[in-house]
Amino acid sequence: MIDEIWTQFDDDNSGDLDQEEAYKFMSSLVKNRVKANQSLDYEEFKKFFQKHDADGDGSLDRGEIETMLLGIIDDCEPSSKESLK
Ligand SMILES: [Ca+2]
Repeated sequence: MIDEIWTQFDDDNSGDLDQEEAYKFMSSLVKNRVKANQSLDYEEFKKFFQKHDADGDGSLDRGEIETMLLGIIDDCEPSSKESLK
């Protein structure tokens, strides 16, 4: 699953998601979940991004994305945690 995220969203193949890439990724997550044409609020996204940018370098690397996804899954559906591995 993590590999798919990278294939799909790491536009410049840098190995991490910068803010723009992470925003696209998060927007698609929100769309899938809400199943509406609701877009992700950019201010909300920025707070979220900063929270998960653990080393503060302005982009989310693989470990940071994994931690973020595990947090989301914990909130929503603990049983699907296995599917990440
Ligand atoms: Ca980072």
